[in-house]
Amino acid sequence: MESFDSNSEKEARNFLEDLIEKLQAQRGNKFVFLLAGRTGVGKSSTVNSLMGKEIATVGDYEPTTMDIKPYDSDINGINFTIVDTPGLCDDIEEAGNDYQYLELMRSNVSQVDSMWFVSRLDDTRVTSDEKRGIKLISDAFKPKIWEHAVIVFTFAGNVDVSKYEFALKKRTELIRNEIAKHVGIKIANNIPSVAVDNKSETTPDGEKWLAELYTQVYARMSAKGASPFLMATVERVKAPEKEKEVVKEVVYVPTPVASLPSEPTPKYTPIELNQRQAEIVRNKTSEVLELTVAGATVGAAIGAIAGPVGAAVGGAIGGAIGFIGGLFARKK
Ligand SMILES: Nc1nc2c(ncn2[C@@H]2O[C@H](COP(=O)(O)OP(=O)(O)OP(=O)(O)O)[C@@H](O)[C@H]2O)c(=O)[nH]1
Ligand SMILES: [Mg+2]
Repeated sequence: MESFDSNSEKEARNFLEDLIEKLQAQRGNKFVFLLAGRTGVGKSSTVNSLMGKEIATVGDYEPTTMDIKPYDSDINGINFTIVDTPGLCDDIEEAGNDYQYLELMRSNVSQVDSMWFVSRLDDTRVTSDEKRGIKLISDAFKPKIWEHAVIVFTFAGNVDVSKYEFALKKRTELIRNEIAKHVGIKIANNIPSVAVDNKSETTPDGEKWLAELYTQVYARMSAKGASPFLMATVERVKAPEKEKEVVKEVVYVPTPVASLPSEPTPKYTPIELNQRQAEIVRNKTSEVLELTVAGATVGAAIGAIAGPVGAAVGGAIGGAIGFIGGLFARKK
């Protein structure tokens, strides 16, 4: 075990005490996801993949009514709500009544910390029902909602590897342009897109998509929702060791040929961040919790004592302390 001068260790302890207090203050807060996208594109599957828990039922398509469906759930004592929006992006009979849907959204959704616009990567254009959904979201909420948005492209595995990069770029551009019509190009062009495939651990380029989805969702999350989200998920998140280049082994998990449409999402999939992703997560965490570390020595001291301190605290807060401490130990 490394030893530190008493000053660095004292600073590290102060840092961690401050962190415990801040996380305790956040523990009672909940976070809210708003899911938008056509029926059957994989909204429920993706949210289940990210949270490592079956929250929303998969595969019950064909909405016949326009509705707002909040699903309350909790992980590690942290409460959160997933708001599903059947009919928002679907051409169904009563869909003509946009005003009703707007009212439904305004009166039922008071907080959105992360918004997902979900679309299939193997679709080629932005459909008229998606355009309507984008308009309704923009009308119901302030443009700010798009600042917490992520475009999620599902069914990435359906796209041939040779067309994958182009498809992702092109589809992102088309959806951003549609959003830009309502909130301007500046907000629209900042919305990140992530390709996922809920039936595979990797996208056609061989990357593990779950860590990227996690990183982008967290980076875009409202300041209020970010810490509860971190505490709810931290058990499954792993940051790479300091400065070490992680040699990634791509484990290909074959999809069973005759898989049932409602096959449950694999649970407790670890979220393994690479160096770039860990840095984004660290910066976001520093920003929302207003954390600063004076120098590498203090950082190293934090890294050394965060684990034992976190273990002593326990629960969601303890887990977050261990994880955040590790992120700061990595700081150059
Ligand atoms: N191959 C593949 N199948 C997927 C993917 N995501 C979801 N599915 C399947 O597509 C079907 C619909 O998925 P859901 O997650 O229920 O989609 P949804 O958008 O929540 O659908 P609704 O709630 O009915 O609007 C299910 O059979 C899923 O198993 C994906 O990325 N790739
Ligand atoms: Mg669903």
